[in-house]
Amino acid sequence: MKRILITGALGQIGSELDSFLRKRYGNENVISSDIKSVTKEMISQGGTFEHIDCLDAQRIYSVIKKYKIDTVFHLAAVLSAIGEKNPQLAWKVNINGLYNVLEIAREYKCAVFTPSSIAAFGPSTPKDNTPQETTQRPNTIYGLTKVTGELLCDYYYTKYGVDTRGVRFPGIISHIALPGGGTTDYAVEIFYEGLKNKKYTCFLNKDTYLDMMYMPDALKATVNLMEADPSRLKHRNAYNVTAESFNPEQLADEIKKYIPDFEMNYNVDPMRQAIADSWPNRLDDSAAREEWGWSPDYNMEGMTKDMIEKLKLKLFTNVNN
Ligand code: AKB
Repeated sequence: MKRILITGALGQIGSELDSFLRKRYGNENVISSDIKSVTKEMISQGGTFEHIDCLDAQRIYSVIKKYKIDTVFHLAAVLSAIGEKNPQLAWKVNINGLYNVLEIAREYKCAVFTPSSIAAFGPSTPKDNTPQETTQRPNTIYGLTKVTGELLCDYYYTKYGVDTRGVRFPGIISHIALPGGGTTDYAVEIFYEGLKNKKYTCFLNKDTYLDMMYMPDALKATVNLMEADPSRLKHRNAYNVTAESFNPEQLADEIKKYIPDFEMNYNVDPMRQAIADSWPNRLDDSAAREEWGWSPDYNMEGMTKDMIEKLKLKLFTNVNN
């Protein structure tokens, strides 16, 4: 991994993966791209930014060629809730975008990281300790694109030798960029609203368990997998990974330890509730642990403490803004 391209670099994960990779591999070796326009922060941090719509294969091709890219972190995607509102867009971006990246990676011999998701599972999948290999019959368009993406990445590996790798991410919790239209977004919104207004109205039922992960663990999983010894990887696309599994009521109780008068209310959104109900409660991530040493650093308690500390600084003192 010497010359890196990130697509979707202005999204929730991309915004932090960008600086993480630049610190690790050198500023000059990481090229960030997004369909949105570059932020002032990125320019001030000295990063290189290129405008890329992943549906424009020619554009991806010319950036990969220009910077002699050898590894692509392909994060550009439409998430679950937006996907259900616009299934055609989700299919186009998530599948055609990935196909473009894989085709160029085939020609240029690039390694490709593609995140899959807990959404790659569906209502007929075992909900607890969801195995690495099990039934995958999702009923959301986002989930369909994730299963297709996993299979497509496997195909490019076995047929063409493209070094494809991926993880099935749970909901990602972070304090820098907001998530963009997912079902797990409540677990980020609750911190902002809790600190600003001491109350939050949750769009999921209080007993909806979902896998979650704090951003530092998500960055660690991404990079550790890409740096892993390829001879140990049996489940390249994609590994179950998890760090925490909780429901909204448990998270609210944890937040009350820091904001005692925090009030949690519920106004369930049937569409997002149906999506969440079709996903597992908790994944079994033993394949990731065995094959590349996956081990998270944050549980719900540790994540909540750090989120509250970091967000207080961001929201009330302008640090980290
Ligand atoms: C979403 O909620 O759509 C994402 C995901 C779990 O993939 N955060």
